[in-house]
Amino acid sequence: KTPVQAEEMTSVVISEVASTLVIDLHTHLLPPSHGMLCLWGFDELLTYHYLVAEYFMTAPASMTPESFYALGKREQADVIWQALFVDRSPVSEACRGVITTLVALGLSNEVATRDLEAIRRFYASYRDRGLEGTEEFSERVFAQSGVQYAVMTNIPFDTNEAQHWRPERKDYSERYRSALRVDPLLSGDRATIEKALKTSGYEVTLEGARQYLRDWCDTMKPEYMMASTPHDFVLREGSLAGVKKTGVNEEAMKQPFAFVDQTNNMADCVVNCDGAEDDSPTVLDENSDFLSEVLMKVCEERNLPVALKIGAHRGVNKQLQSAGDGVVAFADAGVLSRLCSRFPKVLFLATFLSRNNQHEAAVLASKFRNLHIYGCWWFCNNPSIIREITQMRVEMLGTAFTAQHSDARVLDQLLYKWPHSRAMIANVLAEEYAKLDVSGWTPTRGEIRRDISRLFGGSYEEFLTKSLSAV
Ligand code: RAT
Ligand code: ZN
Repeated sequence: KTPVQAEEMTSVVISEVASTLVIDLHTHLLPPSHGMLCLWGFDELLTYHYLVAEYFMTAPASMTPESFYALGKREQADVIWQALFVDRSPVSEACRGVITTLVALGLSNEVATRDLEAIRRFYASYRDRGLEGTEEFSERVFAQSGVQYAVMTNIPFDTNEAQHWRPERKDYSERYRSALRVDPLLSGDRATIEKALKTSGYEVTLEGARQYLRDWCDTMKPEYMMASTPHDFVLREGSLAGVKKTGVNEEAMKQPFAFVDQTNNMADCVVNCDGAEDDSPTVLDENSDFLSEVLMKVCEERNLPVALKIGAHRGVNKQLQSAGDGVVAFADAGVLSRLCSRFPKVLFLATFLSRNNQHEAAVLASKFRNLHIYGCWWFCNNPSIIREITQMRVEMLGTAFTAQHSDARVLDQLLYKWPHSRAMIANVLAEEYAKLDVSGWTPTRGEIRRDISRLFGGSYEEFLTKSLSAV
């Protein structure tokens, strides 16, 4: 209960941030029971797409993306090690992350002597023990990185992944929680949706798509639905039932349609449907509005939030495959604002990829009670930018946001992404508490602990329990 002395503030904040258990609210990690889809180990660390992109900046002309991707994982890892860790110092954030990870695993000698084979032997001591070894490694990483649980990215449209859920849902540790990834519904990728519906035996209709989503919710029990918006994503004006009926085929209009209450969208309906009952087409066509009529409806029915990642420009350099994605200079944050007001019963979690959008995003979070901002994503997940974004957010939002998520694809990455972020966030908080102290309010250690726990997952959990009717 004693207020923290000014001279102890920095060390108290650093130690509290270091010991707080975090919730990692967006990762691409999958549990050991998902077999090959659970990525971990040295070769996976080195072939992380951030490092592949960095490698190609200085790769010899003879190494084309095709020839690189034709190599086995281990060979890819070897060329990246040589280029980024031997031929030059690993000073970039992604390179330094590999070093932090290896040292956290007790491999500082092996790192000092650049002994790749010894590093690989260390990993083999887990891998050779099959599922049990992988589970042990997973538990070690979670415990050591202070991550209470990580939210996965589960993609029903991906048959490789779907087989781990159906016909039988595999059991996995409580360290992993699910999020249902639905990008095709946001991008209006009708071909993928139709294929998924047909191959799983659903009617190829909007109601079929809703049922498909409901059934996957029952299977995966997600914390939220999520999608990354395409770079040219626009929320169609009046993208609700009324407007899109123009051009709808007459036969289709006669089909029965399961009407779902959309009173919160009445403004659009009044303008566009003259209060008529929703008689949306049952067949899918180019006017099908999967966002409003499928995703939002099921989110409302199931009280499920939607997490959006906004501003990625996929395939800027297609040859580089997953390492070739970029960022839009400015995403249209107005889309998020329109979503929040058009669907007030739906909770939105959002993060932007462009540094340029961060200020506007914080303003929006303070305008909409159904919006929660989280993390410093991908090209913003660098210490200098984490520092700047976190400081701005604390100044504007207090503790009503989530400071970070890891976006880890390789299990071991939790061992660097979290300590690197914790260090920057602790610096910011120590400064903010020092300013508060100067202004005349000295927090106790307990108050500091409470605030930190909010920023590292508590605010997220509070947001999830928000009653939609109160929004
Ligand atoms: O950060 C990343 O790893 C990106 O490749 C994306 O996958 C991004 O995180 C996303 O979820 O879309
Ligand atoms: Zn991601």
